[in-house]
Amino acid sequence: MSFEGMWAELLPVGRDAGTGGYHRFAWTPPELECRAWFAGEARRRAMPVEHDRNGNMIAWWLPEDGTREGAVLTGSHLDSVPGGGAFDGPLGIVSAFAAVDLLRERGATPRRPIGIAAFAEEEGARFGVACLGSRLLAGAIDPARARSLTDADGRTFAEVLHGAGLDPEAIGPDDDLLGRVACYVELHVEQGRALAEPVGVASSIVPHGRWRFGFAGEGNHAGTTALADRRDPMVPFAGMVLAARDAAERNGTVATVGKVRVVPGGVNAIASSVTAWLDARGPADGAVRKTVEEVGAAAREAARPHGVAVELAEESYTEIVDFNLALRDRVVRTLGGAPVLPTGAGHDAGVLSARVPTAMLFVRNPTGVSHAPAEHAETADCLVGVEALAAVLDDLARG
Ligand code: HGY
Ligand code: MN
Ligand code: MN
Ligand code: MN
Repeated sequence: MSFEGMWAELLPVGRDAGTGGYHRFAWTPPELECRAWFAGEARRRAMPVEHDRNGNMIAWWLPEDGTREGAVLTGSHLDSVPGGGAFDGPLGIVSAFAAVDLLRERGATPRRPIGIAAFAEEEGARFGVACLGSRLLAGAIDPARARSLTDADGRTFAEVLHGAGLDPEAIGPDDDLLGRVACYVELHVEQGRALAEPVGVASSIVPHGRWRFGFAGEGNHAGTTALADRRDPMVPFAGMVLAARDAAERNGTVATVGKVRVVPGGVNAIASSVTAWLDARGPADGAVRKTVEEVGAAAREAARPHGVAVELAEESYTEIVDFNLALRDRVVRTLGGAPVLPTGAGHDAGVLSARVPTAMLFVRNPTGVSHAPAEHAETADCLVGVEALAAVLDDLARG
């Protein structure tokens, strides 16, 4: 099936007809439908699918001699942020299947296995930790902590894995699988507007992380509680949001508060608690750390007069990722030259780069918008991306 055909099949899955945004959270019906689509595309190509212990899937194009060592892995993720765009994740997977088709049409016979991966919970939209599937695979998160992560309904990752037919006690680093992988190349829609050409190559991922702020106050009646008697957690929460913007400007970073949970959430009830998440990223570890420290200090300062307690916990942090220079240069040469650019977005490639040589290809996004319905890539540019990925996979899988 052509790139356009696959894209048309996947496009409606998990899409909100009103906003055009996607809601494909790990192991919820829309994402399970995407997983079924993935298995169907693999079956259509007689590519056996490996389900690893961490909820990731890999469709394999094995060489005629059946070897499974020295694999060239590509792929991305199927899950989305709430209200996300169509391309972030799926573009890398659809392009990978289309690239395999191209190579087969041209009679390529790879001497190394080519795997197409769909990593679980890359956005962390359900369980709160980004790249959960690839972090577990790479040994970048404590399995016990992962098991206890909960979703908005209080279901644990362990329960959801069990419901998906996986053994929660088996999750964790998979050195056998990684030992079979020689390199990983992920194609992804550009999340920004730096690309003037259809395809670019990533140089690095900036340091980035997410922190959870808890504000504990006292629930009470909105109408009968005097201001002096209140311990309203919403007030220091508001201070924290403003402090995040100020700290980012001061430190040359970016800081975002995009998710907040208010309990009980009644119009006429003073909140008893507020939980808010800070996403902070920037050109250097120090600047990101300083941003978070300053926001933490400001939150505590704002909470004190209101008798509100503040808790701050780091949920995930990824230091700067400099992609493997030799692999990056080889990819640029294979493409006959391509712009090289950093990214402010995190990726499974960033996590895996700690374990195997990793590279990323970006496909131009004319809107520059991502994590929102306006995220876009022109079909013509996507097809250039497929050709580029096919050339890179062909080169790397030649042995
Ligand atoms: O959050 C990120 O940067 C990525 O898109 N998951
Ligand atoms: Mn994303
Ligand atoms: Mn992504
Ligand atoms: Mn009442």
